[in-house]
Amino acid sequence: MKYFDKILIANRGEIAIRVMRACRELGIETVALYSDPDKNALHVKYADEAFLVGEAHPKKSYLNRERIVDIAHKSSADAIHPGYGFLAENSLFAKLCEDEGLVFIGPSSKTIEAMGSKIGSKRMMKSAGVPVLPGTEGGVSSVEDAKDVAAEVGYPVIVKASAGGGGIGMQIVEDEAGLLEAIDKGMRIAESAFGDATIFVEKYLTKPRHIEFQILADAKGRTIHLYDRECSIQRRHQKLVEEAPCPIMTPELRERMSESAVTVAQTAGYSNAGTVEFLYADGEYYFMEMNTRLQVEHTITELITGIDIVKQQIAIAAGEDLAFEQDDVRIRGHAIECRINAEDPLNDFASDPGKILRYRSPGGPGIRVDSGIHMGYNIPAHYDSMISKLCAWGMDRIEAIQRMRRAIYEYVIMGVKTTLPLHHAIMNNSHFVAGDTHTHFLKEEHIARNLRRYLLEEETRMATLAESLRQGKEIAAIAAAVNVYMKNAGK
Ligand code: MV4
Repeated sequence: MKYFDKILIANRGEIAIRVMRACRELGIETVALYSDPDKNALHVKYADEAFLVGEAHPKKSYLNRERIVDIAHKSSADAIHPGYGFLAENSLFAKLCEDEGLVFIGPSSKTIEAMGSKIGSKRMMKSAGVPVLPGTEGGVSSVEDAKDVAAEVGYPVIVKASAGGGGIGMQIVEDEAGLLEAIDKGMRIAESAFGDATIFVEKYLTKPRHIEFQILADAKGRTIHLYDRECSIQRRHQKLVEEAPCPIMTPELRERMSESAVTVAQTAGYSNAGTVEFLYADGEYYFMEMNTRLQVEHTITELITGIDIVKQQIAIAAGEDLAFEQDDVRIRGHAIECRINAEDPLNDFASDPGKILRYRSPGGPGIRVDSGIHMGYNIPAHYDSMISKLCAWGMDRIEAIQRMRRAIYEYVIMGVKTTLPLHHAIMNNSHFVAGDTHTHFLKEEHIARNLRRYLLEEETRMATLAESLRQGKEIAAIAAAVNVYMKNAGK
């Protein structure tokens, strides 16, 4: 089954390649876009055709809606896959595609728009019987109203922007004295970041887990879930480690949460792949938001279910019914994803773009690497710093962790600083191994201390590597790098 003749991929890097891989397997031709600095990127080589979309700045290239639609027409593409980020949750782009007779591989522009409002979606899901955090009904209309609500739900509370994302404008308020200022500030930030000053207030959970459900829904509205992921380990709202399934999930909790997740999708009139995000604390869960896109971490759901989510997206967008039922979807084993970013963990995670001087990616049982980089590749400074997704699958969680540790030992990336040593530290942290994670995990003392040691070790590893390379000993260099990690593992 082919579904479409040609798909334009409106993205770059690993996710563009991921989508093209599905197209290639299905016999669908691919059209790549590239900005000036991406001229020689792997996603451009991978595609059947490629078009320059514009200058480096995203507004001039990967966010240029009209230009992208022009290229789709010019290349006779039938459909556009937006990947994640850029235009993936831009309802105006989805609408433009709909109007121009191009299939947008994702939900309808109306659904994207409706889920873009935190207040609107929260209200909608509350009336559908999905648990939400107590707080203001809709936006804050006056400080008096907010004070009453905060007193009722109890401090701490959190101020959030309705149009928000990525924690922008979010503020934690400890007592009534701080409320007025937080509301003022929240509204100012929301207005300048989103052009919409609407904010709301709700009960703040101090150490929640972030648990999400992968959803698939066809055009007829048949909706199934592909189980849960835990994405608690993050910094500055950028996820770093995700796993599937959630390590603390029980059959009873999964029953309740998956039912809520399917209700959310159906209430939203959802079609295609999406994710329903919840916060979880003390046995209770609360709907937070629905992501109307393919997510970075879809890979680990693919590893535990065996379902190719991108192929499903393409089939659904072509109007196909879901080919399987909820009962056909089973979890097998456990999967973990580590996001490898070109960042310097010793310098507050400042991004570290530049040229990859040496590169060797891991392999062997249970390992999947999705990346858009290679030796000699020059990571541009203009885009996201994520350069690779290292995923490990095992029969159970401990085997997945063991394989991830082993794959980290094998991974050689030289020329730029990366988050690899941070992942090394996390995979060897006793709290992580025990499954004891929450959204403030990386801020805790024990991991910070541990992290510093591993990062210093990484410097030694890199120095050893560089010395061997200077002597022309490529293999010895890689072996030496592996040995440094092996010696220190589990300490
Ligand atoms: C919260 C919360 C605690 N209580 N809401 C962060 C991103 C934004 N989408 C919502 N976020 C949070 N909302 C209440 N009522 C804690 C967070 C939060 C968080 C959530 C998920 C993953 C990582 C996080 C890191 C810090 C704060």
